[in-house]
Amino acid sequence: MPEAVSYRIQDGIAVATVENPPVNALSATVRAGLLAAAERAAQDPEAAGLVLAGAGSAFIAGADISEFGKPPVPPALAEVVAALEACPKPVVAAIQGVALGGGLEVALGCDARILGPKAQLGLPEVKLGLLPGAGGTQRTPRLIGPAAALPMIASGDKVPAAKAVEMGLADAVAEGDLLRAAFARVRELAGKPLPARLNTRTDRLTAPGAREAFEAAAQALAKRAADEPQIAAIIEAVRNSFDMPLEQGLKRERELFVMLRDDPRSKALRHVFFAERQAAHIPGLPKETRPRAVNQAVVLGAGTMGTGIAMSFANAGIPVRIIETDAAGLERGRKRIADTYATSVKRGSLTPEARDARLALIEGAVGLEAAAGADLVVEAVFEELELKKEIFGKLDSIAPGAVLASNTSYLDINAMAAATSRPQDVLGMHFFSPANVMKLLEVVRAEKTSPEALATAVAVGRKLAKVPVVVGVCHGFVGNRMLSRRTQQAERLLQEGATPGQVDKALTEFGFRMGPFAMADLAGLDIGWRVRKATGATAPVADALCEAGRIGQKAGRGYYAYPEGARAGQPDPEVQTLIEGVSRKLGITRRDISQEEITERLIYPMINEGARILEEGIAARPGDIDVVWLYGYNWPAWRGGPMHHADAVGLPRIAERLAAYADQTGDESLRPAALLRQLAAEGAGFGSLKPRGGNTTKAA
Ligand code: 3H9
Repeated sequence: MPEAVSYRIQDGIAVATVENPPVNALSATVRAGLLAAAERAAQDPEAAGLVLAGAGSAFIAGADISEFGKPPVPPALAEVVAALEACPKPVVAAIQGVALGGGLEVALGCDARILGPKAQLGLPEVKLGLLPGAGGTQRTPRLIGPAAALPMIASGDKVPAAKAVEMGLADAVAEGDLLRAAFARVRELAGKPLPARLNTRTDRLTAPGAREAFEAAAQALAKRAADEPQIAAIIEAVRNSFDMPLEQGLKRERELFVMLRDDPRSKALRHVFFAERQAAHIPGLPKETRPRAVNQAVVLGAGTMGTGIAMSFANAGIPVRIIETDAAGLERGRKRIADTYATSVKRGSLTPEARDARLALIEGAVGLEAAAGADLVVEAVFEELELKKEIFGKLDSIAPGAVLASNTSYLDINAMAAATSRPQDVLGMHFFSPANVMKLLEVVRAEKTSPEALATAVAVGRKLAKVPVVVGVCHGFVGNRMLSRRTQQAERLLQEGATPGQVDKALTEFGFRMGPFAMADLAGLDIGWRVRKATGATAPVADALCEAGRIGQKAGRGYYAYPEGARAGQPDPEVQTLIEGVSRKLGITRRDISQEEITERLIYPMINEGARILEEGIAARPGDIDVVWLYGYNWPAWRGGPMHHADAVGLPRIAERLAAYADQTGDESLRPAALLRQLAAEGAGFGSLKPRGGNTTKAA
């Protein structure tokens, strides 16, 4: 193992290089190495100054997030920054890639920050439910002014090189060799009194209007501050830079950091960070697997899903051909795409030039024969297995060599694969509506899917800026299979005595943007009705609403009333009468149901289904299930996903409540799954499970 921080003298200047792949996170050995380098350079007669550099593509990506929650190992990062700031010789950061979080805080301890053209600077701690904990909230305002520092820290966004210089966050973008430019800066500074460092500078704090500008920036964050504890803490800490000497401001920053770090909301957000990245590590994928190139995509079906998927390809710069069965269908699809892009242009999120470039990548065609020449085909036609089998059978020879994917939400991919002569090329690519917006992609690995086809779908998904999660074949895969448990309970809660408003409120207070019934009204109740009629399933309340023509917002009425096109539904006495009628017919005596019961009966059955999904190996890890819910169904990130939430609540409680609800309602689907019972009995959590399906390989 090479040293995490190497030290050398070059041209009379000390160079300390951080080398801690993959992203040079500030693990304990890196902190120790940086501290040693600062102390050594200070004493080293051969060194006129010190340059800090990062090996590889990152300068320093920040603290090692996996160390949070473990006992701290000295030296603390604050100590490292203080040592750099105390160095009697000039210290310059040479930043070629990302300097994030603690990485930027290290650079703020230097006399200058010289950037490569690809450098990106930022304090993304907020996204992990934290605030910068090694001086970022105190030194950034002293460098660029509190009114500029606050939005930068509160957004957590990365600042590109040129902009960083413009803001005064960095000194210059190097023309030519970065190290040479950093050396030149050391020489400029060496041999004369050093300019004031951030620990003594107060000019930005005392500038006229600084306080007023800061308070205006704080006011703009008032709403977020009420909802997110880290925003309130960031405002407090940056405000302290006016009112406290550096030492005291740092001390308070540290207290706030520790408080947030130990808050379950930050733990959940850190779990999300790793779960999202873990999902790219795919079990059973041989190391040498390489994805195929996808230079031409084909999407079958120009409906809502098909056009959304096609736009995803075009947005990523991949040429895509949409195929319909007739010209009229194609025209409707074209219009849908044009309208979607027009809205983005109107909103200012897309330039007319970018829209034209995207439109130029989308072509339309009639007839399956037009799939010839595709590298990847995504089928998004009606949810009818026989139709899909027929299409896959034809695609087999029309598009030889193409990966053949179905966007089905429920149907059996193995059956589609069996309709071809090359089942190894067949899999599912399940997008979520609206497909051009939602980040989740369930990549469904069928029985015979080859590693290469799987890797291709995952690689394409990443190019489309999606978060691909590999899942197995079953009815509804991971997301919809769990959702159906929630839908079932929501219907039963109405029959037993709850109102749509109470059910929706339970979920919005839990953190979802919408409850199941507001959601159903938005999506339309008729689709589910049609599916139920086809499969012989029933949902008495939903069926009765549909029979009464209450099919959702598009009809002006569903679970709620929408007078004159109102977007927010209002409770409707007619619905109440209808629900009470259903309860009577089913012989159910209605009762008052507490919000706690409603929440538990919506959430715990999903967790239970998640446990069954893990037992069956449909998902490799609980974190994969969490990612599905975060990016496919807007699960509140600060609750970390259903399986993380289960661990936070404690599995014994969940198992006990599920058993009690099963007894109370006679609904055996609520009985806790074997895996849930086992982990609860062991006092363990889902987080303790090892990934299923063999060794993992990170997708390219
Ligand atoms: C902080 O600094 C607190 C301080 O203020 C105070 C302290 C007292 N730690 O994303 P990628 C892993 S908080 C540990 O796929 P990319 C990641 O899990 C921190 N591990 O690559 C993955 O592992 P694997 C503030 C980390 O090129 C691998 O590196 N900093 C960390 O798409 C590659 O990651 C942040 O929040 C980390 N800090 O993007 C920055 N970062 O290979 C967080 C990454 O096993 N990181 N890993 O799957 C990022 O934003 C992106 O990872 C980055 C690279 C832009 C750096």
